[in-house]
Amino acid sequence: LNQQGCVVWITGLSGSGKSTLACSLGRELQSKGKLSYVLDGDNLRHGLNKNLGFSPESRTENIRRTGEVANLFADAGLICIASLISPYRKDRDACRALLPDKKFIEVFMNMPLQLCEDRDPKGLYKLAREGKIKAPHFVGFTGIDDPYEPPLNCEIEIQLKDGVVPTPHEMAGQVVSYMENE
Ligand code: GGZ
Repeated sequence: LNQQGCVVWITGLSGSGKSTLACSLGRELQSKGKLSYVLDGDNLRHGLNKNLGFSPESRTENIRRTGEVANLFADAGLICIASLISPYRKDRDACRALLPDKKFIEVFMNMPLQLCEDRDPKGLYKLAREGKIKAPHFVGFTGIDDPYEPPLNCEIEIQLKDGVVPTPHEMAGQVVSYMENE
């Protein structure tokens, strides 16, 4: 956990807790005097990426742009926390390839689809199950009718402990410990 910049890339299904972890990690780092900045998929889609939808091509472009911006933040010496579904492995790997070894920390929110679907904070899973997300562009919803490709070699995996979701503080702690030991 030195002062040099890096990218913490949080990937996982909608409703898996990516934004919660990003926010909690930002606070945790701040308390340690580390400057970080969160790039959240949902927020970026209101600005930088507002012309993108959810077709495979759009998702790829969404991740490409965000990866480039994250790289710029890291270059400026910040810890950039990116939280996007980023469902396709090749797109995440392309972001990784922009940075030197050890500067790209991939965090996989390995939460069961059922749990994410039960949470359904925006009612999107329900719409997807009803086939109502498709109009007007025929796009799929991640985990339902569009693929999520889990990482094969991520640095950190967040999962249930004895069937219980870790608290935001616990999840952030797991990431910080990893960073402190690297
Ligand atoms: C997946 C979708 C879709 C489709 C809208 N598939 O949980 P949320 O609601 O608040 O965050 C999700 C967000 C995903 O944006 P990302 O930029 O992270 O996606 S990607 O990395 O795949 O480009 C979800 C909402 O947008 N959302 N339609 N069809 N998620």
